[in-house]
Amino acid sequence: MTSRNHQLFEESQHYIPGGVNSPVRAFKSVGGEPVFFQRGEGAYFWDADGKQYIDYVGSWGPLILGHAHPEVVRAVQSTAQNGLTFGAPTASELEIAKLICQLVPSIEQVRLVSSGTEAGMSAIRLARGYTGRSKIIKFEGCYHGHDDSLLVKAGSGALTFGNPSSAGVPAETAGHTIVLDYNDVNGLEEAFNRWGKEIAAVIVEPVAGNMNLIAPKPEFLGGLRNLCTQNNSVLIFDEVMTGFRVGLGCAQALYQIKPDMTILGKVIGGGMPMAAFGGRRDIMQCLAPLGPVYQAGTLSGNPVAVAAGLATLKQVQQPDFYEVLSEKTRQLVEGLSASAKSHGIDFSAQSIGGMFGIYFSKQSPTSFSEVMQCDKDAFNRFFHAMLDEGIYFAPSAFEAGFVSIVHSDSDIEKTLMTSNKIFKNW
Ligand code: KE4
Repeated sequence: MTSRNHQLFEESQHYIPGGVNSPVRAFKSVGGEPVFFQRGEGAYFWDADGKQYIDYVGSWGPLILGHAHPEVVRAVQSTAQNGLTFGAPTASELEIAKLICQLVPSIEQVRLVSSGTEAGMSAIRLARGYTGRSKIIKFEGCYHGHDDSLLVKAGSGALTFGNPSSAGVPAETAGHTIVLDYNDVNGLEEAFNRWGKEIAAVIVEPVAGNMNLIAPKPEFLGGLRNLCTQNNSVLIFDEVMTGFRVGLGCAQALYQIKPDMTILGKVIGGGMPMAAFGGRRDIMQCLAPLGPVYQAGTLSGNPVAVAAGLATLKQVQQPDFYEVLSEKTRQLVEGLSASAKSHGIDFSAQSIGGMFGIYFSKQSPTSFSEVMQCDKDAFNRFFHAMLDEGIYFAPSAFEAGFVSIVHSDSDIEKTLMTSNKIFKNW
């Protein structure tokens, strides 16, 4: 009997490109057909055929409280009853803006938007408007949303300008973007020696999560901060993924680096479409309606998304929230590593707060090139074996994974028992 999942995928491909509304969902990297889901609760969700999975993707990061957390659902329901959107300011936008500024002191002012992409593109435009410069630096393997300036891959050499990594991006646009190697301080210094006073901004994931998880080397973020300061370039931390995921003060508190601007998303929306960009007041004051840099959005800061975000941020401020979350995530990765190694499999894993990376390689990679040397086929085999057992990891060897505060010890134990069974028969 054809599964409901297969039927849905077959028909969806007729009406939606690739049958999905975001490419990474399509399972192209791991092979097979994407799973359609119909319900989520806590650490679990159920597919169109009613099969239950333990979820280690959490909608790519937002669901730090798990699916359908009662407090978040209650906030959404009660807010929606009073109207979904007004296209006008509300008290709740002030409340979440104050909370974000309080929790992330480098953010003196913040503007709410509806996606991480919107936050990234707006931050880049604002940095260019503030500095009057056009060039930006990003790092290969980092993803900041699908704005033209950021869909750029490394040029032929370390110090050439980027080439489009997508059709439809004019070479002239990509040409303003310099793409360097993550964690390569020397490359950074060379770029600034050559282009320093022409660089509007550097945008970086303080912990990279879009080429699997890559931790910053101690000298990398500090080097970035110093070079941006010396050249009056704007340092933008893309904390869409790391924001309130690796700690209450985000990655910037964890590594004690103060960026000039920060972009946030995922967790701050609690599963609803919400993101934000913010930073130094003198920069933010360049934004319309005060200044010459235009940015806008019909549903920016809408009450329902803000309610979900406020309910989520209230929960993450509970005492020991991140200690508990980090310990759960650490147990997962340490258990997976021990299990693989006990069966002689080249495997490593690491976690930072509630996010983790697993790699089929002896050591955890520290750069994009090292990630590319990991055994992708082995990951895909592991992914499908775990999926068959009702355990859902990110459908790509190049994505980070996420644990929620409601993943129980028995969920972690079941995951480790299952992985051990798979590694035993590897
Ligand atoms: P969105 O436009 O997808 O809300 O955010 C873009 C973005 C910006 N910055 C970082 C660090 C991000 O991780 C993202 C989005 N992450 C991807 C996967 N890691 C979302 C999943 C998808 O594209 O469907």
